[in-house]
Amino acid sequence: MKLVIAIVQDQDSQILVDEVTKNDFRVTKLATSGGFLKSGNTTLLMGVEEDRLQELLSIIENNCKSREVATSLLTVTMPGDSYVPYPINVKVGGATIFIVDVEEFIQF
Ligand code: 2BA
Repeated sequence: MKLVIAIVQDQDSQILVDEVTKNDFRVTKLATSGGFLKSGNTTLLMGVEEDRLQELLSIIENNCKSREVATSLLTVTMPGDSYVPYPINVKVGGATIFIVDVEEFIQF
């Protein structure tokens, strides 16, 4: 068994959870936030048998869009100066996925 940990954008999370459950996978949804943008995202935990892993990854890929997000970096022009916001666009991925081996799966 594998544990798929998928970090996705909030806008995609509900549709993705619906698709995943409709296809008879199990999923747990966590409200998380990214360290860089410091805004909310969603982390999904999905335990899956290896023979259905690719099917699950295809569902994630088909339901998560990559988007450009405007943010600002705080820069200092001279030592002692105050911080000046510097606007930048970052491309936030459709999904960031970690796949780990599950040593044991127990349900009481
Ligand atoms: P955030 O940390 O809020 O990052 C949002 C987006 O900002 C990233 O999109 C990336 O395009 C950009 N970014 C992140 N760190 C950066 C940096 N030091 N300099 C310039 N740009 C930077 P994604 O790479 O698609 O990541 C989306 C979210 O997935 C991240 O939100 C974070 O919550 C998670 N994530 C991505 N890689 C991860 C990793 N290696 N470990 C843990 N979480 C990760």
